[in-house]
Amino acid sequence: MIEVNPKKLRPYGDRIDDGFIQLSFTLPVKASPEAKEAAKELVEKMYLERVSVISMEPLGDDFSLFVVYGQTTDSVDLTKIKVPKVDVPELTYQELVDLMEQTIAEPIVVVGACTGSDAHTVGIDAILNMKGYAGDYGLERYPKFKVHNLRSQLSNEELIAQAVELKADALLVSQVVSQRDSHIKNLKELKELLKKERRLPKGLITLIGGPRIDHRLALKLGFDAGFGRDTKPSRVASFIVKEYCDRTELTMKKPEKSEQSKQEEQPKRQGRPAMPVAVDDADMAIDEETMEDSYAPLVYQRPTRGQIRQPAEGGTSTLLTYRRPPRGAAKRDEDKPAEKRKPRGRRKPKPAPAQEAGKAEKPGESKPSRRRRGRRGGRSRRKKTT
Ligand code: B12
Repeated sequence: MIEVNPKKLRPYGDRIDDGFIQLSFTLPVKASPEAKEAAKELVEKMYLERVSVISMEPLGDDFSLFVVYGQTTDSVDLTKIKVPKVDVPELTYQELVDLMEQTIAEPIVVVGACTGSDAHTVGIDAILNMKGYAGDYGLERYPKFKVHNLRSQLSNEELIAQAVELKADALLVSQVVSQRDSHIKNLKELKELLKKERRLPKGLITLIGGPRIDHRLALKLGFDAGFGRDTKPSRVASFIVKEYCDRTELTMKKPEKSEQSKQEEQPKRQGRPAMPVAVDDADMAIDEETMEDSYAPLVYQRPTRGQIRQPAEGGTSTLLTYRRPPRGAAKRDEDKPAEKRKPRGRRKPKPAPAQEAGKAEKPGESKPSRRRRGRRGGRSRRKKTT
């Protein structure tokens, strides 16, 4: 194991803490010995020491590309760095589908587009399309999302008008081109328009994404979350579901726990992110102690849809807690609605094509399969040699 001091973190060149870094940049001048010296001087002005120009390549007639090494004496304290991150549990597609089935009545309406003059649809498609991204299904695949992908080059006004008409619960905006901060300008304008817009629900969830977008920028611009490069759709889905539950009457609340139970649960939770699962007051009263052991198959009181959505008697609100359902509990066949259960017993044979077409074929007499036909006297390619 390499020993690194996180409080004095320095770049690694070819030895720990040597502080060597590599820079690459273009100068708008022809490649020449003077241009090379200019590149070196420039990097020295950045307070790098032992500077050497490793490579100078002509870029057309009037430009040159440099790769320069230099050493920094600076270090950073990694332990003091805080980066805002989208704080959602890592749930798989199936876990999310199960969760949505249990907690959400009507599909969540998602409206997404790549806006302004930006024509890059691939990013928003990766999040929304059925196929998804990197083996992770897109939002269209989720039964409880109703997705409207408005593609690209939509003005902010058009996007808002469509969101109103489609009754959006979540608005997803992609910005890929960031030349001259065009993405920031466009997103600021959108935010201003959204502030003035009265026809959209108050709890509208607003997400932005793109290779130059991060959560910090999104929060700064007034959006709910920002997603950058290599975002998986299930992460976006997790965020939308969590926010949706928080913002609707499904107020998500973490039950109060004693100090002791908090301490006891910690080892169990390691490596297992908490997730929101609806549990109403009655369920909590039944067995709060065992509810904590979320991985034991029998302790999960599966809430019915009605129990979740209707407010509890006496003016108390429905109580939800961030919990992970026990493994397999939601996947058990008997837990699924009747129409989604697998058929029991033998499968009904499909009618043979000849029967469908009304051709004369006695009941019980089915056409042999292609393979059987091949073997038993169906049309054979071999010549008869009689
Ligand atoms: C394909 C492509 C094109 C295609 C786009 C086709 C299409 N239908 O999308 C075409 C040829 C049309 C094109 C055109 C241009 N392009 Co182009 N293009 C690319 C390229 C090669 C790949 C982009 C891509 O598809 N990435 C794959 C997706 C999956 O990644 P992604 O966009 O990052 O999306 C992920 C995340 O960011 C996130 N995400 C994205 N959006 C959202 C939204 C939400 C809500 C959420 C939650 C998440 C999310 O999730 C996605 C999955 O993880 C990139 C270079 C590169 N390698 O990235 C250049 C690039 C983006 N293009 C660039 C440029 C400059 C242009 C042009 C301006 C070129 C020109 N001078 O004409 C034009 C722009 C035209 C226009 N009006 O927009 C620059 C942008 C530079 C910048 N930072 O501004 C790049 C980076 C190339 C470069 N190095 O110069 N381009």
